[in-house]
Amino acid sequence: MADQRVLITGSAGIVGGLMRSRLRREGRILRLLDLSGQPAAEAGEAVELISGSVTDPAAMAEACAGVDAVIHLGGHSRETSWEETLDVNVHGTKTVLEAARAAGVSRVILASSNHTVGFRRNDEAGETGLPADSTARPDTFYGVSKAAIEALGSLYHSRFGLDVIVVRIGSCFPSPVVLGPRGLVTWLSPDDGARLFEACLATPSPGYRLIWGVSDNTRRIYSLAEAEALGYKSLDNAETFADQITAPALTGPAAEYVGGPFVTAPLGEPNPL
Ligand code: NAI
Ligand code: 15L
Repeated sequence: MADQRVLITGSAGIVGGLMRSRLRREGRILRLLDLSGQPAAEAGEAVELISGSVTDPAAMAEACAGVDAVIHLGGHSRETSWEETLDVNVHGTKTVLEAARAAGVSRVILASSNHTVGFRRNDEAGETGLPADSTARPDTFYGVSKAAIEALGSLYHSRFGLDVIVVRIGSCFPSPVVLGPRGLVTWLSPDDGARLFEACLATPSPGYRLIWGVSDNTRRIYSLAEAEALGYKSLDNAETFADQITAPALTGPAAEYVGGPFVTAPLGEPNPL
């Protein structure tokens, strides 16, 4: 059987770096695309390294050739100017979807964010957590761009039959400690992230799906049901790090809304959140 080839855009970023080692499999080649600056292949590592922009149709056509699935992570991962956000996140995602469609790639997994629904209140979550298909209430231009890519994924499924799974990621970092108390709610552990992407790659004929990307945290407020329906099983819980978190709890709107500190950050201004 031919090797499975998976294209990961934005592979030099935080999530891409965490997934590069975790999504290695016998019989799988990872094609890794970022603007530049990716670590060289390790001995025996089945990777193809590409430099290019997700906004460049020619680069994306080349990147999608011979690919079975795309995990699209590339773009701005926090707030920046409207123009940049529109170009890289929205136009870039349209370019990725179009290249995938034209190349006959059957499945695209899109990295969305909790900031699509950043202005939903935490207390909307209820017993089982905020549903993964809660309608958009973005907290930033960044959140608006993620709402737009969710819609683009839906369009490419409905028009062209692509399987598109949109993952509204909470906070995927090596540990929740850097995130402060909010991380105990939002953390997606790297190992759970890999389990989630594996489920997205393996599930038969998903069609268009919206799921949350989160670990089974004690303080979780996002529903796991939609991801579990694809075969995901979280084995991690941020609570095991609670003793190491000394930063003070959030207060005011940042404590009341899903988007945390993003809900009060200046619109369109790059910031370190
Ligand atoms: P990151 O900022 O660490 O990585 C993003 C990568 O995309 C960078 O390596 C960057 O060089 C690349 N990139 C930027 N513009 C590009 C372009 N025009 N063409 C190709 N590559 C480009 O972000 P991170 O944390 O790894 O997030 C990955 C994805 O997951 C992003 O789409 C982000 O919005 C989403 N996400 C991440 C969360 C997290 O907690 N890490 C939470 C929610 C969503
Ligand atoms: C995101 O969407 C960002 O990409 C990530 O850097 C974190 O800020 C995360 O949300 C979060 O809410 O913690």
